[in-house]
Amino acid sequence: MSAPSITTAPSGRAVEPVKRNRRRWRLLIAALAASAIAIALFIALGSEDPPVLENGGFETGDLTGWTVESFGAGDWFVYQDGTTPPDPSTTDPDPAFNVPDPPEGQYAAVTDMDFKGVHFLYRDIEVTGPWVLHATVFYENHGKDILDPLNFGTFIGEVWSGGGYSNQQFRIDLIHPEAVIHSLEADDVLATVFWTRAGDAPALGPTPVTMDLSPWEGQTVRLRATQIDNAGPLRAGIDDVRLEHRSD
Ligand SMILES: [Ca+2]
Repeated sequence: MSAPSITTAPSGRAVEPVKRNRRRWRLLIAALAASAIAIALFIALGSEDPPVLENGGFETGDLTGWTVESFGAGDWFVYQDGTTPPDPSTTDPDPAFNVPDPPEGQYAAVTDMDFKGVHFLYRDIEVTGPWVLHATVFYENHGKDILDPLNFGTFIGEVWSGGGYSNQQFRIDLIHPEAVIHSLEADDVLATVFWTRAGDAPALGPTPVTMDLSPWEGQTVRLRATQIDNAGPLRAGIDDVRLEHRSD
């Protein structure tokens, strides 16, 4: 009985093309898998840019895109020069209007007054993705110390009363779009972006603030900036309101 013969490929010439083809297939599959992962990440992290908030930086030179409701004296204005009152007929000369120049571009919004009042500046934001709200804020308080009672005075129809105690505050909230504009009810206030608290410094230079809006994705929220004063001028400013991608 003869021993079985073993046939070998001549010097590997018949085997190597098969190995090369397998290597190519593996490389192609790996490349396709990497592309699929990259596309999935792109979709998951957000493939679209956040919508532009019309006139979020007040660069039209007016309050286009925003709504103002004011009670008592004073109002929200757009200004260009931090030492020129935007409405000379609505400013307390002592102390004179003196706020930072617009922190972004040529214009920003600011409150000015010649007596006590409460001033709401607001707009609705449709949260179409996992956006982060950005704004730049500042204030100059020349009245009594910053105080932060959880109310904006009393409202009876169009008649406002600042109450019998000092109420000097600037706060920015996200509220339910259907809420009455002066509401501070827990069910109406979704989040607070910025709030001057008792004991805070009498002035704050331009400071960026942010709020992650992703908890309200698919909903519309109302951004409300409120300044109230009944014990001396408190000039509050806001600028550069826009949506950004979340960084994570
Ligand atoms: Ca601006």
